[in-house]
Amino acid sequence: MSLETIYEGVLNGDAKKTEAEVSAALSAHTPPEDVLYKACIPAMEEVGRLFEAGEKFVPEMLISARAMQTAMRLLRPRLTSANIQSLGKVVVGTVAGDLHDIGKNLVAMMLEGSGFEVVDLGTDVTPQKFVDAVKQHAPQVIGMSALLTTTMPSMGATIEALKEAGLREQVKVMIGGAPITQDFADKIGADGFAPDASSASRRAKTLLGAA
Ligand code: B1M
Repeated sequence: MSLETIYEGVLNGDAKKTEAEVSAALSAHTPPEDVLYKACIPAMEEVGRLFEAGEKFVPEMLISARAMQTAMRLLRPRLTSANIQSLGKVVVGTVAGDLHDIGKNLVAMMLEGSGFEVVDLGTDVTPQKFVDAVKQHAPQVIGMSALLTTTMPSMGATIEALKEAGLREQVKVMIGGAPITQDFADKIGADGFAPDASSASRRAKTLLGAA
């Protein structure tokens, strides 16, 4: 058992090996944050690099994503803790046209781990679905994730839809995802941007004055 073998399990899309290695690592008291940040996430970054270089293709990205999700299922109970007083409610989702959900799921996990109640709308969430969720769940924050440059505009469209529905003032908007920058967040009028999952939970706290 080592972080290296977990890295290889995710990189090669070997869900069985990943599951066994992550279980062994956790039983051996390896910090779950190390499994995530030193093995799983770097492996997904390498998958992206190889895809860009034409050395991996969509089906291989998909099987790596499945292996990563297997790891996340095991890590989730260790990274989230029950019985903490709720800091507030956050509605999260990956924006319309975008099916990437690993980063969004990690953000949801970290938010839960730091005491937020999370309503996860899944992927391909249209501006109207975010608006409906704000009406239904009355969250303090909505968190949008986008991994494709082509789906980033949906974030601005969602903010506009919130304004049109008269809901913009009652909810903070936080955005993130690999192509997202603070500059883009400022441009579309989002309240916050976070580059990764752990800063997302810190950002949500500062947005609510709970840091
Ligand atoms: Co896709 N894909 N993909 N893909 N994919 C990328 C994003 C890409 C960069 C790969 C590449 O070319 N290097 C590229 C996008 C290029 C671009 O737009 N600039 C790309 C492409 C092109 C595509 C398709 C178009 C490919 C095709 O069909 N030809 C297609 C699009 C499908 C669609 O969405 N409509 C596609 C499909 C897929 C799969 C389905 C095969 C699979 C996704 C499976 C799944 O998610 N269930 C997949 C994968 C796995 C990737 C890569 C390899 C890995 C993404 C990932 O999970 N990273 C990715 C390459 C890369 O990102 N380097 C790639 C790990 C994850 C932990 O990081 O999601 O960045 P990330 O999340 C981070 C931060 O960004 C941040 O915190 C997270 C944790 O630290 N964060 C937030 C994320 N959301 C946040 C929200 C916040 C705050 C922080 O606040 C609310």
